[in-house]
Amino acid sequence: MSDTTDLNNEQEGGEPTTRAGFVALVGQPNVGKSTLMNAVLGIKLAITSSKPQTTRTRILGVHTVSGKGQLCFVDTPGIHRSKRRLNQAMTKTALQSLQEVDIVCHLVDAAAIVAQLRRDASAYLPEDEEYVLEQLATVEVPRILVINKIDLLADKLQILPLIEKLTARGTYDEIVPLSAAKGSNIDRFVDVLLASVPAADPLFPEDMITDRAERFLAAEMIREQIMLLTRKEVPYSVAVEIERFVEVPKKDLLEISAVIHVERETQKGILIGEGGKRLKEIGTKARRQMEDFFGRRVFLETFVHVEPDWTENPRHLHRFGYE
Ligand SMILES: Nc1nc2c(ncn2[C@@H]2O[C@H](COP(=O)(O)OP(=O)(O)OP(=O)(O)O)[C@@H](O)[C@H]2O)c(=O)[nH]1
Ligand SMILES: [Mg+2]
Repeated sequence: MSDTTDLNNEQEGGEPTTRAGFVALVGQPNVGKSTLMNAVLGIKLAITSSKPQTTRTRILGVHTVSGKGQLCFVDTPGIHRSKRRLNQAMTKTALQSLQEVDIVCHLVDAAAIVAQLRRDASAYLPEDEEYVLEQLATVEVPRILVINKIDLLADKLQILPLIEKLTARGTYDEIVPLSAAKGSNIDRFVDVLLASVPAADPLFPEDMITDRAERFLAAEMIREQIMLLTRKEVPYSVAVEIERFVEVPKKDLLEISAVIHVERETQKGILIGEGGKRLKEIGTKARRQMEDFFGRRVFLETFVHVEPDWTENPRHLHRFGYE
């Protein structure tokens, strides 16, 4: 790890000349929070998918801008209401983050809200968006409205009624339209954040990207492939546990064994697929991701295990890191 003093550029006896702080990315599921964090970091740290509720826990992503400061992003699960214990734990995690940061970025999906307003201009915001706004009302730190997915709008002016609706319900210190997927306006987003976080020395070493262990990241890469390659309730009934994560330096190899927990026998069958085809595809694609990320060859073994109703069981939720 490098010495952080490079950035500790204090004026004589005065305030630090750099800025640093924690920035929460919050919003409904599927609005692009994880995609945005990855876009800023320039690395695929958090998993993403077109299915809602992809992120289940808080993920720290550290972005250091040499000489200027450090933004410590907290990617959070989508805020939503649910009767399921796993989902309630996810939303609780997101809401807790609101109280632990220096800035809150409220992300919305421009295309989804514009489509809804087009159907009925007098319409309220989607119910889940209302819920997010209610929660944001409790926040005392600066709030930034991030209007994501603007690449999906035929005409950028379409965001005006959306801004009107949202600012009528909440107050924001800044509004930043952008496209996380296309990478547009990300620089302005970073500048706005750097101007809004407190004057402070870096909170983490300059070369640090996350506080998450490699084991966690490996488990997430497997879960991402399951999100992408299975349907219906299967992706929502899966937890991945890394049982073995061993470096074999002589061979420049990582040996990883993972257990994929599902809730029912039928889900196990779906996950494995005919002749083991689906599980093989999940394993191959996850292994490639791991090799890219860890910069080493990976030997990956996967096993599927049925843990009945684990999504409702506090002991298992805790064991898998969700409660
Ligand atoms: N067209 C377009 N798609 C985007 C953009 N940003 C994100 N997406 C897509 O939106 C989907 C959801 O992205 P995620 O980053 O997983 O969303 P999230 O808010 O983290 O979702 P949860 O973790 O489920 O709460 C993915 O299919 C992304 O590729 C964007 O700027 N434009
Ligand atoms: Mg996410």
